[in-house]
Amino acid sequence: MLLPFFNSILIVSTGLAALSFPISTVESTIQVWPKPRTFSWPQPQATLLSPTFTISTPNQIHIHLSSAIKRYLNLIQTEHHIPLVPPTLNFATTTPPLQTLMVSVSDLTAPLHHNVNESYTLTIPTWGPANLTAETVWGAMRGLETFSQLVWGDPLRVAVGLYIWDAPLFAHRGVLLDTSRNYYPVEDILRTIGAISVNKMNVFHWHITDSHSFPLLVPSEPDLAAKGSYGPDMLYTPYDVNRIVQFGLEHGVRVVPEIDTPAHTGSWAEAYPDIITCANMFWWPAGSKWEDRLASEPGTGQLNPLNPKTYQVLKRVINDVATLFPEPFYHAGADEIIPGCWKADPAIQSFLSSGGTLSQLLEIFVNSTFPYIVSLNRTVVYWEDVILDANIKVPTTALPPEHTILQTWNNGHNNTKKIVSSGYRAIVSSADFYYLDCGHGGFVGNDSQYDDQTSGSSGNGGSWCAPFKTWQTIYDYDITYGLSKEEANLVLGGEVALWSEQADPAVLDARIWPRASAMAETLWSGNRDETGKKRYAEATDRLNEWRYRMVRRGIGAEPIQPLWCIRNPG
Ligand code: CP6
Repeated sequence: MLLPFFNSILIVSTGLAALSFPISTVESTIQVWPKPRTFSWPQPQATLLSPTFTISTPNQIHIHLSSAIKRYLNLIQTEHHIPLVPPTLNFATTTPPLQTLMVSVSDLTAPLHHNVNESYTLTIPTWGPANLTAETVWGAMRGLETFSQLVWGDPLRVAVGLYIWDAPLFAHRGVLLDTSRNYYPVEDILRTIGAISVNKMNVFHWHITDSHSFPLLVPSEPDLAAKGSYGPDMLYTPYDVNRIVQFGLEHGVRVVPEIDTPAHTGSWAEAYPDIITCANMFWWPAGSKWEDRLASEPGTGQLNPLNPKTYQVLKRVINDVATLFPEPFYHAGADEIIPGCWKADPAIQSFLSSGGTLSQLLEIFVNSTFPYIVSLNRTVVYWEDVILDANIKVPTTALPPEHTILQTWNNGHNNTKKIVSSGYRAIVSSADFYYLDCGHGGFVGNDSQYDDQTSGSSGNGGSWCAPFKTWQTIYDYDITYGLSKEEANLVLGGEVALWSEQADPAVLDARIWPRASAMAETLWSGNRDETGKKRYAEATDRLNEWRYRMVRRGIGAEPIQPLWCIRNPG
């Protein structure tokens, strides 16, 4: 912690001496998470933030920019984060308090879409107004967040004499939340979106429905939620969805809906038993045997591709979802199709016995739904299983890469490679690194009543994806490892996932944060310092500060260290 101090002294005395020091020693005092891509702060200094500090913009009113400015002004004035480690910098008593942050945006029209420009520059001089410039409103929001993290203390102080240019390495940085296994009230979802935003992530992947419950009130198919949700107070109305989507816009976070099909649809059978296969059967992965439903796990349930009514219902769902969610990505699922579930249906049995295959069944399903989703101007996201599953998959000719994105979750780098080398864009959510629910036990053993009752990653004794993924495991993962440059360009980014068999609002914040922050930094500015070394030690201290800031902002992030480490540094 002493180096930056000495360094700044040297810069003052001889300008050239600074060049002989690696930049990282200067950087070690900047407490911003995720770390900006580039910045210079030759003489780490701070001054007071004026009690009448304002944020102003010469731009005409933009509804989301104005609300972000208001939000950040309020946050800055009320937060008063007290650093655990007092910053080693000069507190300049001679420089005047900072009075103004000017925000200017050159293109107010850019919508919040994939690949929108999120870059910004932030200049905080030692004298005069600070300046934030961005091409888009969304970049300005990232810059406002950075500015807020450069303010601390009581009375408020602000870092001065610095210049930042910042932009993300990856365009798609998200958190998946499963609201089917357990229900989350709207307020919990909004708090999560707010936390996604302050970590400079930009996607809330909402895994809305699954076999356990169907909590989305679809206006043209209201029975799905009326019968398939956990109850009338445990569903999302169009009003709720609109609040969530609007909150996302205000925070620069896209809300990508997932209606998982054709598997993971057992809950649809409450309203439409005739379009679902195997709804009242229970799958036991341990012995791959089928029995009647027993314990707390529903039958997986799969949409029957041979029943025309399947598509009548599903197309109304797709159409309504496209209306409720303006987001151009539509996630259609297609993961984990279980052969035995389709084979349980008599019509499918005769299709198979007259020479049809399970893969052809999936192809029928995809051909009857994919073009419809594309016709609504959507890019379709599927789980990788749709082309990589060992038993049931479609030929890649069924899914043109310009309309298809594949999300990987198995086999780490290998499947990412398979996806991009087939010409598809990839979203990485490798279970071995990015699944936040792993390692929470479950029951290991042969007690047939209980051994898979939680299913999913945490079920089956947690053996699917145990152990627990630490923030270091997540921080360490390089999503484009082993890819050529062209292949790496097809990796859009990543998502951490909270499957909710063993999570609900009581544990939500602590199970996501600050581990998701680790991915947020890796995808924003990487996990290495200028010399190419992984920056664990520096990141640990900075993440620790950031975790306390999140807690102060109402996010129940879990601790990564005891306070003792602060009293006994080094
Ligand atoms: N639910 C759905 C799940 C999982 C998936 N899809 C899952 C499977 C295995 C693990 C973790 C999660 N619970 N709909 C797979 C994408 Cl290890």
